[in-house]
Amino acid sequence: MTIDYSERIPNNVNLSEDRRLQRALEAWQPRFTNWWDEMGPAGFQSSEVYLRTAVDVGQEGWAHFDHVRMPEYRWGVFLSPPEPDRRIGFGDQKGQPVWQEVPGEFRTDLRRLIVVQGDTEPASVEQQRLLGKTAPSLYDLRNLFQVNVEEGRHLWAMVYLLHRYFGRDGREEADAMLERHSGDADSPRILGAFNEATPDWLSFYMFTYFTDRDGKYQLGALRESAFDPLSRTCDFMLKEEAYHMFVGASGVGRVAQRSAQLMVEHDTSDVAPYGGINLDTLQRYINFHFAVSLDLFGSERSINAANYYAAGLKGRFDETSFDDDHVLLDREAEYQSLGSDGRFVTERLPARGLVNQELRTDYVEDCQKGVRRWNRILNGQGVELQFTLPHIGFNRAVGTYAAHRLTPGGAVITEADWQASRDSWLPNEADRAHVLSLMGPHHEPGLIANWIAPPAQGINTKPIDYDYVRL
Ligand code: BYC
Ligand code: FE
Ligand code: FE
Repeated sequence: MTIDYSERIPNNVNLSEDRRLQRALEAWQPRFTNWWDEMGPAGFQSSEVYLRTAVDVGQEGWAHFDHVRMPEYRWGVFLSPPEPDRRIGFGDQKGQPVWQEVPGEFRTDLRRLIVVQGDTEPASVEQQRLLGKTAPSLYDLRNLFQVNVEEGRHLWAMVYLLHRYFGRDGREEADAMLERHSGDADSPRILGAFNEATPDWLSFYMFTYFTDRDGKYQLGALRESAFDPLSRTCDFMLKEEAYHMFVGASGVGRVAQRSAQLMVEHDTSDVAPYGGINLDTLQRYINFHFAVSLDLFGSERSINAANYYAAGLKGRFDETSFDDDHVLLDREAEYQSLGSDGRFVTERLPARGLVNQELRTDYVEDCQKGVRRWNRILNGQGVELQFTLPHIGFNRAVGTYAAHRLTPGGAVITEADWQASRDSWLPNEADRAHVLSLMGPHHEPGLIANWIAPPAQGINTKPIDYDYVRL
């Protein structure tokens, strides 16, 4: 399963044996490079960055570190090794062999899932495009670029599937991935969160904590797919995803730590005058990014999701861990909705229609872990305040709560009350202005911004003040 680096497109899918496919991907490659130049990280393209590059899919192989210029990063196509005699794990065809080709009847749905997944990857790179200029340290700058090149590789992963399995319309979809752009009024990215701005580093850490974590859950659900190439692709992507979430979890943790230090040092809850970020500002950023990421799970009750589950296209996260028949045909699950009268209603409904809700519930539990860790950091510094996740109905644009206004505590309120309190719940103009005012370049080894604590350790046993990026 080693990857052939002598090829233009490193891969472990025997690309050289499929000339047609190889030519198609080689034709797409310069379009990707153009997109990277125009929409990827602004500046730094000739800097040498201490990056991890996948050189194999095995335990050790994807942890190869070296200084490389980003345009020379080897974006490749890597799938996890096939599992012998793998069987479909859920849905109507549970127990039958998995598919190596796309069944005609599921072609449209599978293409759509792959396109939606693929669209998010370059979107995030576009969102983070300007952050390099204001990195809080070279360590953080390197992490930003590591995340960016890997999201680029995730796009390659989906484009490979489109080219290899979906013929002409797959190639058209692959081109369209580079034509939609985050926040573009005429041609936006497909999902809401990927059209939001990531204007500062606090937003970046929140995004990699909350939004990359949606990636973890969606990829986990797609890893269960009966379409084996998709399953194997997602399995390998998930390995890289873990690091993106680490960047977010540790990033927010370091900001919280610095804020708490300043609070204790100056005996005040207002650390803004000392160049820190107040805890209530951090809470508002949490509220915003959590809510916008919850929207990425679609409606709690979804016919799309039921169909995907029945067909074996998209399962639940870690399907085998569920103690049921994995068919869910005559099962019910609890569904909580918010009626037009503003009252919560709990019903029992067919379980297949509620798999989005199930996935989202698992995601929320996972999010909670990081919040607990951040709170331990605060407490460790002697600060009693606690961060919390807002109610799942707070500030939602998709699903049963979208038609209502809820407080972070989960109370249904009027539009007028919402407008009156909005600025105490979501990042307000003053928060954004203050956070932006703290952003500035820290582009020398060992230099670190005042609003964030240094990392606990460096990358790959290198010291914290290593020259992670050579400008
Ligand atoms: N924004 O039945 P519904 C990642 C649409 S993140 C806009 O409620 P469904 C990453 C929906 O398309 C992981 N539109 O939901 C992270 C549908 O449209 P149609 C990304 C939305 O289909 C960080 C209609 O509303 N991967 O990898 O069950 C950095 C009704 O849909 C939204 C995936 O999402 C929204 N938020 O579920 C880099 C996996 N939500 O059919 C990368 C693939 C819903 O009426 N995608 N709609 O035209 C899916 O599995 C599903 O499409 C969704 C939606 C979970 C997104
Ligand atoms: Fe990704
Ligand atoms: Fe990611």
